[in-house]
Amino acid sequence: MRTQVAIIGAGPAGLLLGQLLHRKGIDAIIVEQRSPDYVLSRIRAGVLEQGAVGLLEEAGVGARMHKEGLIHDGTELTFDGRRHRIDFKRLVGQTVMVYGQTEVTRDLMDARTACGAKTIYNAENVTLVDYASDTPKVTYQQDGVTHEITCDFIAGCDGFHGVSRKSVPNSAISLFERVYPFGWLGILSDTPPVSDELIYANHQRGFALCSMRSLTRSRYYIQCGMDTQIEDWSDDRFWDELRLRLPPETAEQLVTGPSIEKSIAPLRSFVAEPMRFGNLFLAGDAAHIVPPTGAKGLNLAAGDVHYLSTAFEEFYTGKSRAGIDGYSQKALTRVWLAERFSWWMTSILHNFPDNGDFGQRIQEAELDYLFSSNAAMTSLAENYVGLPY
Ligand code: RFL
Ligand code: PHB
Repeated sequence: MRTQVAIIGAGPAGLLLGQLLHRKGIDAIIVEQRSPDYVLSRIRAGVLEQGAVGLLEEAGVGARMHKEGLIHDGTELTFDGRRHRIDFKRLVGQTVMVYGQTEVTRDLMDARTACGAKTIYNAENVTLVDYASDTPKVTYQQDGVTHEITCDFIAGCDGFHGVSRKSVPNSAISLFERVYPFGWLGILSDTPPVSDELIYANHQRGFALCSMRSLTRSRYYIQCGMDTQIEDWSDDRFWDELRLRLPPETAEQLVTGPSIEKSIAPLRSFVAEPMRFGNLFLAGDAAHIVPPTGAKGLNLAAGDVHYLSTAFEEFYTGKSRAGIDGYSQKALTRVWLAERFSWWMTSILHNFPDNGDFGQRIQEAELDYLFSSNAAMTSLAENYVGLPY
C-alpha cells in the first residue's frame, strides 16, 4: 500500500488529522491497534476550546457539535465553602464548548467512513521503519499476515503508550515529567448536572469536579490516593464523598443515580522534545500529557494537528518545507504554555500530601488572589478558553 501520510492511532488527534488532510486533498491511511468500539468506549475529555471547535468545523464535523454541545460562558471555583464564578465571556470575550471526546471521535469516524478514507483497525505489532529516510514505512500484522504501507511522512498520533515515541532512540529525545501523588476517580451517570456550569472544588478532603456531557448526563471526579481500588468505591460511597467536598447548598442539589462508567486516571505532566524526527511527527498525547485539571489534553492535540496539517498542505501545494521544519518548535511553544497552566490549576486546587503548612497557606493565598483580582481571573479565563494558535 502507498499513501502520502501514514497516521498511527485513531484517537482524536489521528482522526482529526486524517479529516483535515482529506479536506486538503492529501491522502492518508490511519492504522489503529484497537477496534472502533474500544476507541469509542474510552470516556475522557469534555471541554473544547474555540480553536478546537473551529478545527472540527474545518474538518466538516461541526453540525452535531453545534446542535448538541453546550456553550459555557464561565466556570465556578469553590474554596472554603465560598463559590466564585470566573466569567470567561466578560473577562476575555470567549466561551468554551462542552461536547464529549466520545462524540468528537464518533463524528470524525463517521465522516471518515462517509468519504471512503481508509482506517485499518485491529492492527497488531505496528512498526515504524526508516522514518528518518525519504521512504518511511509502517508495517503491521492482521490475521497473521504482515502488511506494509509506504509513505512520505508518518504522524505518530498513538497516545502516551503508543509505539511512535518509543521508536525514537533515547539519545534523540529529551523527556520532562512530573507525576502527581494522586489520581482522579471519575463517574459518569445519567443524571442532570448539579449546576449549569462546571464546578472545580478545592476542599480539605481533596479536589472535586462537577462536569457534564449533556443536560441529562453528568461527569463527576474526586481526587483519590494512588492506592485507590475501584472495587472499594460503590456508587453510594462516591456520591457521599463528592457531597462532602461541595458547598452544602450545592451538595443538597446533587441528583445521584447508578454509574454507567467508573474509572481512575493518574495525573501526570509530560513533554517529549522535539516533536519531529526526520519524517516522523508526534502529535497529541504521544508527545505530551497534562493533568486534566485545565481541560487541555484534547485541545492541545487539536493544536498540534492544526500546525501539522497546515505544514503538510504547504509542502504538497507550495513545495515549501518551512511548516515542516518549524512544526516542532511552534507546537512545543504552545504545549509548554498549556503545561504551565495545567500544572498551576492542579497545584491550586488539589490537596498535596507533602505541601505542609506553608504550602497550604500559599494555596489559600493563590485562591484569595484569584477571587479578588480581575487580572488574576482574566489570566485564568484567557488560558482556560485557549491561547491562540
Ligand atoms: P489518544 O486518545 O490516547 O489516542 C491514541 C490512539 O492510538 C492508539 N494506539 C495505537 N495504534 C496503533 N499502534 C499502536 N502501537 C498504538 N498505541 C496506541 C490508541 O488505541 C488510541 O486509539 O491520544 P490523542 O489522539 O492524542 O488524544 C488525546 C486525548 O485523548 C487526551 O489528551 C484527552 O482525553 C485528555 N483529557 C482531556 N482533554 C481535554 O482537552 N479536555 C478535557 O476535559 C479532558 N479531560 C482527559 C480528561 C483525559 C482523561 N484521562 C482518562 C486521561 C479527563 C480524563 C479523565
Ligand atoms: C470532563 O468533563 O471530563 C472534564 C472537564 C473539565 C476538566 C477535566 C475533565 O478540567
